[in-house]
Amino acid sequence: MRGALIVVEGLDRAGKSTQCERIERNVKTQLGRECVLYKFPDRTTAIGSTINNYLQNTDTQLSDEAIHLLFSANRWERAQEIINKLNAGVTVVLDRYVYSGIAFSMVKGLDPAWCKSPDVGLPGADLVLFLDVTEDVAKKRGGYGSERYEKIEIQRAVRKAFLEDLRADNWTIIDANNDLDAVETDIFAAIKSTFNNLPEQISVFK
Ligand code: Z5A
Ligand code: MG
Repeated sequence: MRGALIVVEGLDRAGKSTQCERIERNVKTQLGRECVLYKFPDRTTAIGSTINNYLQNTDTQLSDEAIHLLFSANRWERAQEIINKLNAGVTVVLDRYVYSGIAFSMVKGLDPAWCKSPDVGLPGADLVLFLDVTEDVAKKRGGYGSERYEKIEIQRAVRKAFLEDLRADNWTIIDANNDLDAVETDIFAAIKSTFNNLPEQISVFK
């Protein structure tokens, strides 16, 4: 049986990175399957270092189109590796993926179809977990940082893009306002059901 491609999306402070680690652990220990975790942007590559510079230095000049294509290229850098893992039976967990890429550029006013096109052909998710958190709860988890998109108006617009424009049949919305263990339990239920209905073929993002 191939591995599953599980994507975790959500706003700043939703708990994505924390839950990705729990997913990796639970898939290994409770389901007895190999599992690896990738985070996008992957700031460790040459492209990722340009992205990191863009996010951390708000005076970095790059057109919206150029940074959009770099985020996508950063995913393509890992695409073949991800496919190989899935085929080898390894489950792959992604901390942000194409949906973040599209949502953040859409809210800047770029054409949604154009935003989607560079990601078309990437390995497709078997399950997208959207960790939904209210503004009040996110605020209590520590103030927004100083990176480029960490502003309430942007986060609000991005949430709308995720839920109204990008949400699809392979999505499960998770109430991420609950405590860590409750969120973990809800996520694990969705993952078990994904494994029970896993198609033979890896899908392709369209
Ligand atoms: N971006 C883009 O524009 N285009 C793209 O293609 C991609 C990304 C892929 C970098 O993201 C930025 O890049 C991002 C989108 C853009 N800009 N924004 N916003 P990132 O992934 O590096 O950063 P982030 O995900 O936004 O922030 P984060 O702080 O890493 O959030 P998180 O991973 O969701 O949260 P966390 O680290 O797991 O938890 C945060 C804190 O809350 C921590 O102290 C936890 O212990 C606590 N926490 C988490 N869950 C709970 C619960 N349930 N209860 C209580 N406390 C909790
Ligand atoms: Mg994170």
